[in-house]
Amino acid sequence: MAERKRLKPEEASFFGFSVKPKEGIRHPRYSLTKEQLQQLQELRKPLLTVTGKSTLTDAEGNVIMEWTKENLKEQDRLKAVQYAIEALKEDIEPTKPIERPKKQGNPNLINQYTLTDYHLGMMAWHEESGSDWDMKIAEDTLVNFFEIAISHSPECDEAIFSELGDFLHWDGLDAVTPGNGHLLDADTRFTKLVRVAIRVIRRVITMLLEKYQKVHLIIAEGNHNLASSVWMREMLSSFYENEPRLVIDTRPDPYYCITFGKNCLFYHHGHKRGLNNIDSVFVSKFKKEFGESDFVYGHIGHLHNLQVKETNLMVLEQHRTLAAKDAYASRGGWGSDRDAKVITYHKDYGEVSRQTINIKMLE
Ligand SMILES: [Mn+2]
Repeated sequence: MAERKRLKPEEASFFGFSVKPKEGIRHPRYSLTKEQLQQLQELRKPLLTVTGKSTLTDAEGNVIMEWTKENLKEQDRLKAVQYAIEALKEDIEPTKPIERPKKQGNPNLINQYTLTDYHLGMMAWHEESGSDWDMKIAEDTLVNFFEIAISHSPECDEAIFSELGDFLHWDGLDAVTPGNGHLLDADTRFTKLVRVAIRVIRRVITMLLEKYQKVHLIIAEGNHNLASSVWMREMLSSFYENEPRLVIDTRPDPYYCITFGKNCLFYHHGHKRGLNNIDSVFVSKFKKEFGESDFVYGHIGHLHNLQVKETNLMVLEQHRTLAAKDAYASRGGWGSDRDAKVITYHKDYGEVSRQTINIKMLE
């Protein structure tokens, strides 16, 4: 049963109504279904949650002043992002499919482009931290990486672009870490960061679709891009809705899995679980995929340095990043080298080769 409600212009456009003019000083009425009424209730809920209270009293205990601290709780923040995404998706017109490459490669191989902690939007200054990094350098470096990596990798039909998290350096209008609010060195404005991120990721997807018959895309959640990884996945899956050769994983749980022949490949940023105990988490979340495979690999990032570990369940690898160090990392004394790898898996034999592309090859 429909009910008529007065809606603010932004609420009307959220439901896809054409915005009516005001009736004097009041907002116009619209007919809403039961479902829309529920959504409206959710929309109008205050997003701020009380997280603390301080009271100043005099010697007799009389209250002189009281402060209430309010904050956006994580689930409220996510809810707000979810609404924004729903609204955004309505306006995205899916792109036309890219022409399938004529050349066929080895159908038994898959190339995994492994990128992590790219920190697009971060600002580093060579005098302070050894190398420069900004939006322009990051965009050019990524395109260069894919040009070289694609041409150096074995010819085959399928590829994985596994972006293991922290693709964006920060996650909203303020350049701070979303978890703890630590101040970050940011190159530019958030809108510009979003634009460059979309532009460069689309360019890379086009390069991969022009080369491979089928492409799998993982945009993992990282601790720097908790919300931005959500909108990137959802936006790209709407945008490439009519592209049957691109498979985008839109799982909200930050553990991902792809199988290929007898290989089971796992991915996670590394912010929730690290090398010590992530293997059992992967297996517990993907029991069937694990059980049906002979070769099992787990890939993580987050700490920017290389570590390989073999457990009873799988081979785990923590990857380096191509990004420069920011002042925080440099001053803290973290000095790992910079590269990214393309790892090739054979359907029946597991990992058979890898290409390492060092930052020096891209400068
Ligand atoms: Mn991280």
